Amino acid sequence: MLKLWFAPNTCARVSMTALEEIGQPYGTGLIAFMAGEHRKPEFLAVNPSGKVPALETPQGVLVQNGAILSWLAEAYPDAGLLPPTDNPFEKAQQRAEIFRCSSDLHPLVTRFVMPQMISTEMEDAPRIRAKAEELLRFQLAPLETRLAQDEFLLGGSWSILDAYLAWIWFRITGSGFDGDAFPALRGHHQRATERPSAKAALAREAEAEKDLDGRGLLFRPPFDKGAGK
Ligand SMILES: N[C@@H](CCC(=O)N[C@@H](CS)C(=O)NCC(=O)O)C(=O)O
Repeated sequence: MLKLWFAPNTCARVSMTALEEIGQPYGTGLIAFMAGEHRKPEFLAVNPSGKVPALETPQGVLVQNGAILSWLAEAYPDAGLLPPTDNPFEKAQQRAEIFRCSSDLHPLVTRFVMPQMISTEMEDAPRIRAKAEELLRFQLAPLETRLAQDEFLLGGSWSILDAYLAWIWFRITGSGFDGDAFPALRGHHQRATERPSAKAALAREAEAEKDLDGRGLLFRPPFDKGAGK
């Protein structure tokens, strides 16, 4: 059985949504960041980088959302995580969209939501956030144009990339990003979140949050504004 290491509200939500979409039972391992569990030997033995998501598979551990999603899409083709294709160029185009989320957008999300990961001086936070916001607006603009025409990121049909973009939107709007200039992205977030796999992942996260809260270990980023809009 697959086992996903995760923490609520993190990018592990995307891999969890993929697992929900596949629909087979899977195990989970909850990491309490507030207890520093991501730096403890037990978890570093799973992922020496100390990050979620990490997916334990019968062949070994896979880390990095992009690798996990690509593998799941190929290993479980019936789940429709990505549009089916044997064309190497089309596959590369799909990977480019995954890398856009994981390599271009996610680092900006981190700067915007948790500027303390860049500088521990709180007075630096507004400058870090302002620059991240400027770059996010630039990077999201072409996606807004696309989503004004198409329902989903890869066109008319849902793919796991929609869950990725929805997580990014949730994270930044939940941290005060003003989404008014991006109505198509806002609508997309709503559509993506209505998907049963997304709801199931959110329900699992809610249980995990309750567990962490009960232990006084619920993490809230410093600029948290509540749920994404
Ligand atoms: N490139 C990685 C990024 C993973 C990542 O940064 N995960 C965050 C949660 S969203 C994390 O575990 N951060 C803890 C840390 O960096 O110490 C991926 O796409 O999986």
